Amino acid sequence: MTKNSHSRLIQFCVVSGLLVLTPLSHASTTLLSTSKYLVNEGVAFSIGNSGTAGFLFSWTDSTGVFSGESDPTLVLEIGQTYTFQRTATGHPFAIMDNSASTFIAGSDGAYARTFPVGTLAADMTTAINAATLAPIADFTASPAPTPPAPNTDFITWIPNQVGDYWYTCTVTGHANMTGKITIVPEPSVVGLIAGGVAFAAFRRRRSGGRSTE
Ligand SMILES: [Cu+2]
Repeated sequence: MTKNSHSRLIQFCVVSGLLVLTPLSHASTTLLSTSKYLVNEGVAFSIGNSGTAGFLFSWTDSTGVFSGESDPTLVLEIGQTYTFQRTATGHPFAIMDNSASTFIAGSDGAYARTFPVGTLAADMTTAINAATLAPIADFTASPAPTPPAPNTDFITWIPNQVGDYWYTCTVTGHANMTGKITIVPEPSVVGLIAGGVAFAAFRRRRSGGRSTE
């Protein structure tokens, strides 16, 4: 990253803070494309489900409240602390490395596991477990909602390597409960571009043809 892009980002944040009269926080969610969200600081993802059709993600940050996003593709940043909490028992939620890409196909919001017809359930489980980040217990969330609260079986993940990752329900028959996570450097190139575009647009509106500098 260049010194120039740093100052560009800082300028953008200052402008944003003045516009919305909030603290200068970078914690925000950007919709990059359909079902694809950049979440540029650590948040707590609450994960429900719609039957076996998909996981429903909800989270809150400075951008607002996101509720019931179905199997979103999440773009997350290195070094941030993200937590993943199932909201009910069943549908164990696991995070896998990119070796899972050999048995996943689809597009943002509509990924699914694609084991060949006839693959034994035990073999699917073996493949899912092999791809799950280690230790598996730390990267699987399947709370048993029995008293006393709070339930503590959630995933805390501080990504330390860029690349593609995947989440899935480990129940072998629930192939559609699958989605993608992409880890990017911090601050993300995407964020800098979005910030630069927004800042440039603001400058154009504000200067209105006057020579300001
Ligand atoms: Cu499931």
